[in-house]
Amino acid sequence: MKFLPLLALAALGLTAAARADDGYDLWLRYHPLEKPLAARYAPAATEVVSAAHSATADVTRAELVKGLSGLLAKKVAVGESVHQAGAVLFGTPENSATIKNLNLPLGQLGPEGYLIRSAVVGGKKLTVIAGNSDVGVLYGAYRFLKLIQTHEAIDKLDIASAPKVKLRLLNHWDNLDATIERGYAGSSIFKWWELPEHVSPRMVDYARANASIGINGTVLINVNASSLVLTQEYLQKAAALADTFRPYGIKVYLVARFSAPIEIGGLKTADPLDPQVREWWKHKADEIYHYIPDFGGFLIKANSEGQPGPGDYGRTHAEGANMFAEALAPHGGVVMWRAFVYSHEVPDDRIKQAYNEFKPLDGKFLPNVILQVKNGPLDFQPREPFSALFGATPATNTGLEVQITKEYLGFNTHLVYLGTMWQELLGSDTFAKGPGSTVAKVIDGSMFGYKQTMMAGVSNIGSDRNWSGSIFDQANWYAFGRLAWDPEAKADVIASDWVKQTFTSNPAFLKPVTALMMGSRETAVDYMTPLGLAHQMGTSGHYGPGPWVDSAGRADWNPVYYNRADKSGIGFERGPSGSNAVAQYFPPLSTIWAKPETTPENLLLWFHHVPWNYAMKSGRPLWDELVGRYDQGVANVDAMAAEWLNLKPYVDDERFALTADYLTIQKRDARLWRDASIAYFQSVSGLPLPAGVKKPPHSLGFYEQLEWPYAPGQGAPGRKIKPPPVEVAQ
Ligand code: BDP
Repeated sequence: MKFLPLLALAALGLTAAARADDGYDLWLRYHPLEKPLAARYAPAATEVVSAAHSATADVTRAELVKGLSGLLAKKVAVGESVHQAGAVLFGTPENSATIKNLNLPLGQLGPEGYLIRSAVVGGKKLTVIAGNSDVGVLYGAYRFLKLIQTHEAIDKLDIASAPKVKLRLLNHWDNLDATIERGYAGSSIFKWWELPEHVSPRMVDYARANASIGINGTVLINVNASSLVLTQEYLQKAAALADTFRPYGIKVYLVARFSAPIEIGGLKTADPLDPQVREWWKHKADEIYHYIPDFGGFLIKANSEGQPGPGDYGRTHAEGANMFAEALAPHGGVVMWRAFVYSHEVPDDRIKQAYNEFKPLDGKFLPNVILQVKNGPLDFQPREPFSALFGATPATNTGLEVQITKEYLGFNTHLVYLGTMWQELLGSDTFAKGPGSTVAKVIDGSMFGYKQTMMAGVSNIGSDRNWSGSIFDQANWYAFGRLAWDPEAKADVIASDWVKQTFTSNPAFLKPVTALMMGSRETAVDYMTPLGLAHQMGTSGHYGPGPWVDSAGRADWNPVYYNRADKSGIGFERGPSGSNAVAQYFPPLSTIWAKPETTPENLLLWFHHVPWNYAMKSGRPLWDELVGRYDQGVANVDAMAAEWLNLKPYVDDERFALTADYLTIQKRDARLWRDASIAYFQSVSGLPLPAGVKKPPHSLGFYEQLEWPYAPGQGAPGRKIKPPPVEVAQ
């Protein structure tokens, strides 16, 4: 069929419009607008004009031409100076005399901001996309294209935007053997084996997608790292990726395994106070910058889940981090030191440990260190309160890590939009400096004047054609970028922008789908871990329910550690009579969360152990409420799936079918979560099911013996979460 003429293809119904869409183009589809709309935009997009010719200016030009010619289904002229009304002129005051003469207020925009203005120059109406740097202009170009994709007016534009957070990074948990820890979208897109000779063209599309949402850095490998990535061979491979990403404003970062001086350097120790070790890292940094002159820096997981670290030598996290910081500082690099630390030896409540470890070290880190703190004090659960470290470290740059990949939220097959979860987090008031001290204001640096600001998202990207394993998981990548640019952006606006660009702006589709996304996270909370429960997932894979599990390697990996369900009640007591984790928060939270009566019900069992007959606001006893939440979760997923079926007329067959099938899986899983959880908690509470509630179809024993040994995302075979040290001679 290779040579069939277009007409014949049309007869077979296989023209571009009718063809199935595999989702590869993400939110950058640039499909032709309907004719009347295209006619409306055409006069304002006659030609793309710029005299700039840097690598970034070239990709900006290419993107504008691709976008405009796709959307408007016409050829768009390209030139160095304005010839016609309706030109789209882009550049900086340095490379465009017209932009310089317009005297635009670029001062407030910083190096990455942009301005889009409708202007009249020499009697011709045009649109100007300007910034202080080529990358700022590139971001502006993507915004301009988005305006058309989302059907906004473009005739009287006056838009200024600048990122509030400096480092907006993806953290890939990709291994060098192409497996991905907690990846549910295939294998790694970074084909280390083929680098540096072959750089897959997909790397360009990856960079385009990231740049379109303002992501400006990527950590290429797993936090549970192999030292091998720091050898010359792999640095050359990383350099090939850095060269590809550079025009898009994206810097490359690597994970530094603390014990690398031993494993690949032949030293006897990795003690951060040992002069030879410090020298080794300095040389290593020099070597890296030789290959990657704009290398971003290191991300480090130390003394966490078996990873080596300064604690192995009796040194503090600050002493460890500062060693790397000194090595990177001459080159302008940063160290992102993860606060995800909890110890085997410490008998204290797991969720208190990171704060206890790092709070005393506040102010002891060098200025190019950023403490990278997970959103909650535990581990990416469907719902947690914000980590008490936000607001507690005024003298230490503190950045945020969220998980885009849905390790604890049903992998790629459950439709769960995370924009609402992150909005809840970023909008949470820490009260660090009184009311209004939101997490957003901590991490954007405005609260404490941090010199370095950072938001990182654990990537959900893999080799699947649709990148994220499902169409709706693309929205989580998209939302992450938007929120890293502006942590105060609204989840519903982001969802609706994504739907418009990814599917359609037709209100008959847009409204229900945005609503479905907005409710989806709460629905997952309801069928998995309602009322503040956390970490009820089965061991290892973290997919299905396992509230009964008490046999994992350490106490705080067990669901029973977190639910504490017994005859007397359920929940983890973290008020003053329990672990007193509430004391790590600022007043009034420390008082509000100290008592069950004043604790919001969505965090009740996180903070308190309450009796099964505890009176809830609904008037129902806790047991009935808990069961009701599981049922609500199941009902909501059923409604989501039914709603999707109604929307078939608006979606191409391929994306429709994939989403419909995944919702069927989600319906099955939501029931399993509901049935297994109710069966277990009933075995503990000994209470009858509330009237009218369906009995789980199987006995508890049935659910307890379920296993998912081949659940994806567990990393290289045999490596799981603790890779053995790599021993390679340099
Ligand atoms: C946990 C993951 C584990 C990661 C760890 C981390 O299960 O695979 O290595 O987080 O963030 O949630 O280091």
